Amino acid sequence: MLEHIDETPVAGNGLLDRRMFLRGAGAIGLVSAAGSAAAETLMVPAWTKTPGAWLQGYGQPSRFEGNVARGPFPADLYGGIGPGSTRAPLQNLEGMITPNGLHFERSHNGIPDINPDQHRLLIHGLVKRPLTFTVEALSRYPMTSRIAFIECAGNSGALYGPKAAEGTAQSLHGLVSCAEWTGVPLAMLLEEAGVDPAAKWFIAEGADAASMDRSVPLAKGLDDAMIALYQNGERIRPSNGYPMRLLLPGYQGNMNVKWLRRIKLVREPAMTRDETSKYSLLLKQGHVAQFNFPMDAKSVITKPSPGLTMTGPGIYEISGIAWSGNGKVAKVEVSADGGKSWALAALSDPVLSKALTRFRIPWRWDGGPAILQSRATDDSGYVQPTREQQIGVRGSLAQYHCNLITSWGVSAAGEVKHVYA
Ligand SMILES: Nc1nc2c(c(=O)[nH]1)N[C@H]1C(S)=C(S)[C@@H](COP(=O)(O)O)O[C@H]1N2
Ligand SMILES: [Mo]
Repeated sequence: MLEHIDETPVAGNGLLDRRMFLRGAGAIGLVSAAGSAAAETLMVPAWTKTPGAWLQGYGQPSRFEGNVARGPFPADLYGGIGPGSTRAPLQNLEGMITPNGLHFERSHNGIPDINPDQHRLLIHGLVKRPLTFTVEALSRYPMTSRIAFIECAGNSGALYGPKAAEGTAQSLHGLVSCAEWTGVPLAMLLEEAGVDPAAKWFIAEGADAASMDRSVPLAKGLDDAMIALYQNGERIRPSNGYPMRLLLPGYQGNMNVKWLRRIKLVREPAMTRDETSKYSLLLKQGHVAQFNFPMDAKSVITKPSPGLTMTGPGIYEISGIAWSGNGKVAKVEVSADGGKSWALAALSDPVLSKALTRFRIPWRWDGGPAILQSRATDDSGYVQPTREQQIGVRGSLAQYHCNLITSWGVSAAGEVKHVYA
């Protein structure tokens, strides 16, 4: 017996019960809204009448998906080398995993062309036995896998601005991605090196021309840090740290040092450039909040979102991603009336700690203007703030860790735009 679910809205402006789609799309009249009801003669297109293409050593997406790409590309100031970032096309993706070719990339001085046979990882400083590892040596350790998001601390920073920036889910929020990472737990290597009790931090350094380095509390290194060698089943891509990167689940993207070559155990943080002049939060009255490690709970509706046009009144699935650097997403609420009323979204399994979580809720759009919002709560009880709340606490100088609630305005024409509610 199917559970009876009332189709009257559960919150303002047409939000419907999150369990409704479980009954099947036909039961709620979606088939006649989206598909065509008349049974036509089965088409026999050209590709059915001739043999298909030959096989490929490494698969590629359909040629019809050519618009699904990282971007926007920054100005090429140095002729194809040097610093830059591209963002994941969140509005084109589904589920919780970012395909490797679309994982956002942020590099402070380009992508090094590392020969894995010549790469070394050194663990030294306050340890009993300094150790050097080749990629080959590390690959012989027992591996663990976990799904984790990485988010740049600068993601969504445009939402601190005084006017609602024009943009898409990708251009505003695309400095976040999620992959299954496989590698060696850092704790295992630290144990082998023998941690000196005086050590409280470690400095992680990359082998790129930026020599990016960050100080990390040793406790994180002994907890869930990983020397990752694989990304979604294959060797990490050059842009994401080949042949190895530090994975610090839930922490600022910047600390997940790519092209990792050195871990040095120390007593105190090194006060590197990227933890002083950058990646700190400028607050009110000249105060600076340094060492903000976990990325707080956040969510974004990806469907519908700017660039995806609504095709007339009817029932739609609103879908998006939510995440927290402090644990699991406990719930996501969605509003279609600019935050006046909220309805609980369904969370798609699996819901994992420090991973992207997909949420969904049915919505009957009546064809009128609407403001769509999502609000994540994590299992620590932390609730994603409104714009007023976040700017109220941080002031208007803040650049990083922006996790305020995003508003997508839907016009009567079905156009979706970033707005401030
Ligand atoms: N060695 C090194 N590690 C680095 C960077 C870098 O420029 N050099 N960029 C950092 C920043 S700012 C971020 S947000 C993440 C981005 O990871 P991704 O490019 O795999 O998405 O890597 C971090 N690790
Ligand atoms: Mo970053």
